[in-house]
Amino acid sequence: MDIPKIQWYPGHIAKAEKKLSEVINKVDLVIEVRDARIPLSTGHPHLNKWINNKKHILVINRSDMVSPHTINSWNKWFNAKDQYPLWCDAKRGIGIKEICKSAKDSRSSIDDRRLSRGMRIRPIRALTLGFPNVGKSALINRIAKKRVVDSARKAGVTRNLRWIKLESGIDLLDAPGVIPPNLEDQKSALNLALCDDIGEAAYEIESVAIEFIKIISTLNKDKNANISAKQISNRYGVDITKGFKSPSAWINEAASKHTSGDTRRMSHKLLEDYRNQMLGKIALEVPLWN
Ligand SMILES: Nc1nc2c(ncn2[C@@H]2O[C@H](COP(=O)(O)OP(=O)(O)OP(=O)(O)O)[C@@H](O)[C@H]2O)c(=O)[nH]1
Ligand SMILES: [Mg+2]
Repeated sequence: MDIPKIQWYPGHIAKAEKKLSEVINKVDLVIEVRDARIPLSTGHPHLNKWINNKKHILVINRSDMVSPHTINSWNKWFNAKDQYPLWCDAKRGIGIKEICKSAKDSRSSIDDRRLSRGMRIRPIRALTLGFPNVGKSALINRIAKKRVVDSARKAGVTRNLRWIKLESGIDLLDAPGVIPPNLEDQKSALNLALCDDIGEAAYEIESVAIEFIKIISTLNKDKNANISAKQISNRYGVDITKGFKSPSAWINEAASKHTSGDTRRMSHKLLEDYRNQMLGKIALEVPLWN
């Protein structure tokens, strides 16, 4: 990958992480939220530092954005590593019951542990933790069954820590997305950019769009990526499988057809189309067995 370095660590996230490290010891349960299109890139490299002996539920959100086949393959991959993700679509409220059940199950074992230590039972404290824009706040609203926190289409919507008390005896903490201060893995950083999980200021849009075309060409044959080259070619009237010399030549040709030759606007359009699912349910990461 030969593009300008992708880097994003806004001040509000740095501040929030500091506050989070002050309250993390009071948390009993971490509900980790990832993005179904990139379940590995949205796994925080320092996650264990946050979990540290707490109960942990792995939630993979945006299940509507990948194919059921992809979800099945990921489940096999995670299960082989003794991990059991719960998939959900927090936008439409699918898969929420299972997450609530898992949180309640954790609650009873946390209660038992407190009682066995002679401590009083109190509401358990759960933190939703994950990268920006993966849908943490949307999930909280679904669990709470009403709109209690802001959730919107932009990385960095939640700016402060906020506790939500649920009648079921669980206090939920909504927090801004956390992200490593230095995005060392630039392949993951590119995936975060493509999925809109980091701010636009972090990257140069044209080079990211070119990388997107490269990824599509590479993943095209993998069933789990669920790419329809025909759908993409038809949408823009430019064949994405053959007949273009390079990814930038494809963008140039698409730009001449759709954005009066403006390649920057075309790059933006392409990425927005991907994010709005106009190109199908494409997964940018697929399980690799080795
Ligand atoms: N298609 C789809 N969209 C979702 C899903 N979950 C959330 N969204 C949308 O994604 C956008 C971001 O959701 P938020 O809940 O604000 O994400 P967040 O993780 O709290 O983001 P930050 O507060 O910025 O860290 C919103 O427009 C949601 O409606 C989902 O499962 N599927
Ligand atoms: Mg939020």
